[in-house]
Amino acid sequence: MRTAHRTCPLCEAVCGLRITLDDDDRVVGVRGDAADPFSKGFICPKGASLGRLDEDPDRLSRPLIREHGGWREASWQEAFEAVERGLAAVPGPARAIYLGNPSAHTMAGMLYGAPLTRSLGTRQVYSASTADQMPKHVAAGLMFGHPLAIPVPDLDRTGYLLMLGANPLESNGSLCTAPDFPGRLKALRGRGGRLVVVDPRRTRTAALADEHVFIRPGTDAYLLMGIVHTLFAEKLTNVRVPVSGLAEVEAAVAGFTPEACAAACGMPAGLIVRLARELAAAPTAAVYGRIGTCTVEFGTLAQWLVEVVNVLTGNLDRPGGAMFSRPATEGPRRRKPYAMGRWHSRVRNLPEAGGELPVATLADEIETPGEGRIRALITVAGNPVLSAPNGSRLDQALPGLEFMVSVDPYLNETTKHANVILPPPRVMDAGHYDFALLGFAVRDYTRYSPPVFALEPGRPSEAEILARLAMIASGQGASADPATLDELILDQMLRKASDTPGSPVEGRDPAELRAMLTGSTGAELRLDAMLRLGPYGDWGGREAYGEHRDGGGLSLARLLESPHGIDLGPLRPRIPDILSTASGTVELAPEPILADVVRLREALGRRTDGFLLIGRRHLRSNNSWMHNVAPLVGGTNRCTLQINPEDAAELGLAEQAVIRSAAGELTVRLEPTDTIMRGVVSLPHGWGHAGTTQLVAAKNAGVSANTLTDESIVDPLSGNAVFNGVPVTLTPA
Ligand SMILES: Nc1nc2c(c(=O)[nH]1)N[C@H]1C(S)=C(S)[C@@H](COP(=O)(O)OP(=O)(O)OC[C@H]3O[C@@H](n4cnc5c(=O)[nH]c(N)nc54)[C@H](O)[C@@H]3O)O[C@H]1N2
Ligand SMILES: Nc1nc2c(c(=O)[nH]1)N[C@H]1C(S)=C(S)[C@@H](COP(=O)(O)OP(=O)(O)OC[C@H]3O[C@@H](n4cnc5c(=O)[nH]c(N)nc54)[C@H](O)[C@@H]3O)O[C@H]1N2
Ligand code: SF4
Ligand SMILES: [Mo]
Repeated sequence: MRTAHRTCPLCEAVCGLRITLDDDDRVVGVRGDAADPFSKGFICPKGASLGRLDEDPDRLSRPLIREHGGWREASWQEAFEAVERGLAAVPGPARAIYLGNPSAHTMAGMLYGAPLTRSLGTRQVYSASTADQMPKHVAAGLMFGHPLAIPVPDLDRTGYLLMLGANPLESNGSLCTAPDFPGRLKALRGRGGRLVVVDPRRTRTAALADEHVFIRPGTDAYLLMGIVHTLFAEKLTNVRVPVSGLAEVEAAVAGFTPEACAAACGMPAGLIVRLARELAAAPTAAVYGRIGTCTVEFGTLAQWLVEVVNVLTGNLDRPGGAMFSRPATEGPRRRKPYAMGRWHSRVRNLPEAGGELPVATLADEIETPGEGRIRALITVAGNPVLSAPNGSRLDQALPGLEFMVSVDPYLNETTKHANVILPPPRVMDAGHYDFALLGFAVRDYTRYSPPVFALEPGRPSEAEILARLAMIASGQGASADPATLDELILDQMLRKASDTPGSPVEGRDPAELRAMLTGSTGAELRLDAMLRLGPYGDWGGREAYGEHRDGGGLSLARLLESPHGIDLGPLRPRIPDILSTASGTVELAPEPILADVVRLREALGRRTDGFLLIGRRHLRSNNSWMHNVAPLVGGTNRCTLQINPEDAAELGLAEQAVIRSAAGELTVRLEPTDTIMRGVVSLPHGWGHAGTTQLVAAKNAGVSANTLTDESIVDPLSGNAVFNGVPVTLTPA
């Protein structure tokens, strides 16, 4: 028997795991790592089943090539050569890439996704971000100058938390990295703080709160506008950070009275006024909005308003309010103003954001003839057939490609369309570092997990797979050595650091710095460089930031000596250093946002008849891809349509119903529950398993919510998909 420690990669909570292995290296137990200073032993059922996930017999272990209507296993070299031929036939601008959600969790995705994307020579770049949090990046870019400058609620110190459209008791938190989110919410209440949850469903999180408020789907921007209106009207504002545009915000809220907003939200006006007063009066408070406020028609406006309220109540960037993490691998912030909409999509003229185009237009770009039509596609860790709006249309469009390659452990609803599938090794075969998630942590923290197992000889890591794809795409061929790519990237990184005035290694010889790096893979070497250059790095970060912290002097070696992770302390104020806006202040009234307020005002009196569809998540599920692990499926983790019993009775619905939207229709199993407000129905996404080799998932196939969601409607500023507030009708089946 031996024990291994590593971070769970399955959601954003970054829990430390303690894994027990027998003499044959089989996982016999997975527990929470009590010695991890951040997660302190917390674990959920998904983390506990990591061994089962890795041992899933339906995971692919060798590359697959589709030929003559069937699949055959191939050697790695043969598979890479097939990719080389497939990509060579399609010019750069007609190639596309889609990066799915797990690529934000793997080192491979975070370190090699960008080089791979660049090497394709295309603007056809897509990811799950435009089905998720792009509105947050756009709001952060416009207000704070950087798309990653997203504040998180200071969960452990706040006195008042207003939570909109998030259900961390099921999701374990998102863009707010907080292992044991449930425990942290209980502690908030335990110390006399107040938790208010706004959600069209009385979720498990809402049940734990002091107060739960029902809201009509898609209307959080109105609730927040009503709060901002009240803060100005009652002179409750208390701005403590340098801002510009305050007067413009006050002008913009004209007409968004609590009465008008409350009518849009389906709540009493007095409630909006009270929430505003409570936020202003609380010793410290934070507003936190997540997926239910992002994947809606007014997604970017809602994220903007969340931060406007945090600023107006004096809570941005102060302990107990909404704060910025300082991750150990943070590079120097560029001082160039944030730009978006620098180019537009070919067919629908939708704006670029963060170098990406909206996944809501991927099918258009594949189907619509003309120069620049997508003819080849790479997918990495994604399942857009189930996760993209109107994914069913994508299912029809993908066969029209000339070539498709997928990097994925499973043959699934999306990868079944590929010509070549390249499976990454098991989770525990890979090193793990949370480059993305630690940038949104409620405490500064760092932890590296080296691989638990050595790779089988000849089997490439996912990092190597992506590096080789990048080299193929840039014309270096299927046999190019990925180590040359790593050396090129390291050289660029060290050169830039050496050339940057004020950097801890300013003026030092990049070759000498390179010789100091340690690591057994290119990914580890790059991590070492980022840690040592970073704000707590052993190349002088501490001095550069003029502060002493436990855990300074970071390097890969230091992390390897600390298998439970290192606590870097509570969040600290970061304004002005975090800001990279042109004005050097928090820009409260960016022009594109003010322009979009016009749209919000125009829709103020609009009412739709019929039902509005929203989504939901389940603790034992994970988007579309953990339905093949038997212990996690079944029970309450089912694909049912939640409906208020009074609505069901009024419509004469019994076990099943037909649900229709502008995009499509489904027959669904009903789950009447008074936890959902009247006029709203909820269906989880990621179901509708079909045509794959995942035998467990096939038994509980369910239906895909994204047959109903409408790709023709997006949040116009970010291009983000709209999954919540989709108009639907219901009839008996
Ligand atoms: N167990 C599990 N964990 C996960 C995932 C998973 O699939 N399963 N997915 C991961 C991913 S990719 C993400 S992005 C995060 C998301 O993490 P969360 O943001 O916490 O997501 P949900 O649990 O879906 O909670 C969203 C809530 O918003 C509510 N809602 C819907 N529409 C509206 C609206 O218009 N207004 C308001 N105020 N509320 C609304 C829904 O009822 C739901 O309760 O979770 C991650 N963690
Ligand atoms: N209706 C509706 N639709 C939604 C949402 C919603 O709330 N409602 N939520 C949206 C959100 S927030 C998100 S993030 C997207 C997710 O959208 P996607 O990322 O497209 O979908 P996932 O289901 O997360 O698919 C993940 C894929 O990665 C594979 N995978 C798992 N681990 C690894 C790995 O280590 N390496 C590689 N290469 N592959 C791996 C899995 O097998 C699976 O195929 O869905 C969005 N779609
Ligand atoms: S909460 Fe998330 S990170 Fe923690 S064990 Fe569960 S899936 Fe893993
Ligand atoms: Mo997500």
